Amino acid sequence: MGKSLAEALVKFDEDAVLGEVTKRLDDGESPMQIIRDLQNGMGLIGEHFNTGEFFLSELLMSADLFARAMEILEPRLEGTAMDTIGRIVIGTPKGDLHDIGKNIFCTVAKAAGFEVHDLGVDVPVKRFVEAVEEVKPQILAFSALLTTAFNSMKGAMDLVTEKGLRDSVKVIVGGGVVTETVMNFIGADGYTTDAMDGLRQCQEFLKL
Ligand code: B12
Repeated sequence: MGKSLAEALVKFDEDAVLGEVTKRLDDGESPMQIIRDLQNGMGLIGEHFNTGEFFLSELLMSADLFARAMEILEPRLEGTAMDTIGRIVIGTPKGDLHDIGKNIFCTVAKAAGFEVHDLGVDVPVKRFVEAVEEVKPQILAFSALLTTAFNSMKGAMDLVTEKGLRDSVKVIVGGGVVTETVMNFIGADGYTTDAMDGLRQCQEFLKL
C-alpha cells in the first residue's frame, strides 16, 4: 500500500496519488501514516536528484503534488484542542527554503493545543532571538533540510545563549537531514525526522 503511494509520487501520477490518499483516508487509515509514505516518496525523489536522473523541475513538481495531497490530509490532522498547552516559535533557518515538513509539524502541534508562532522560511539568526524575547515560548524549534542551514541554527543558538535566554527554552530541530550529531553541533535538546515523534518530545519537554 505505502510503497505504491511513494511510487506514484515518484512518477508524478497525480490521479494515483490523490486517489490513493482519499481512498486510504476513507478506509480509516491515520493521516500521519499516509504522510510518512509520501515522505518516503520524497526521499526517493531526493535520491534520483542526487544521481542526476531528476533536476530541480522534478523537485518542484513533487513539492506541488505533495501540497495537493496535503490539501486533502490537512483537515484530518486538525484537532479541536480547547486550551493552549504551550508556545512554540518555529522557523526554517537562513539559506533554507524547504517548508513542507515544517508546515506539517505546525499543523499537528496546533492540533495538540500548542500556540505556534511560525516565522516562515529563510529566517535570519536575529529574528529567532527577537521572537524568543517577544513570544517567550517554552520551545524553540528549527526545521532544516539543507546541511548549509546547520551554521545558521548554530548562530541562532549562540545568540540565544549570549542574550541569557537559553535556560528559558527547550530547543528541538527537525527535518530530513537532521541527526544526533546535528543536535549536538547546534546544542539543541532534541531532534527528529518525524512530526509525531517531535510532538511527543515537545509534550515531554513540558511534562504533559
Ligand atoms: C521538495 C524538495 C525541494 C523543494 C522544496 C519546496 C518546499 N516548499 O519545501 C524545492 C524544489 C524548492 C527544493 C529546492 C532545493 N533543494 Co530540495 N528537496 C526536496 C525534497 C525532494 C523533499 C523534501 C520534503 O518536503 N520532504 C517531505 C517532508 C514531509 O519531509 P521532511 O521535510 O523531512 O519533514 C518531516 C519530518 O522531518 C518532520 N519535520 C520537519 N521539520 C520539522 C521541524 C520540527 C521542529 C519537528 C519536530 C519535525 C519536523 O515532520 C515532517 C513529517 O514527518 C528533498 C529530498 C529529501 N530526501 O527530503 C530535497 C532536498 C532536501 N533538497 C536538496 C537540495 C540540494 C535542494 C537545492 C539546493 C537544489 C538546487 N540545486 O537548487 C534547493 C535549495 C533551495 C533552498 N535554498 O532551500 C537536498 C539537500 C541536500 C543536503 N543535504 O543539503 C535534498 C535532500 C535532495 C537530495 N539531494 O537528496 N527542494
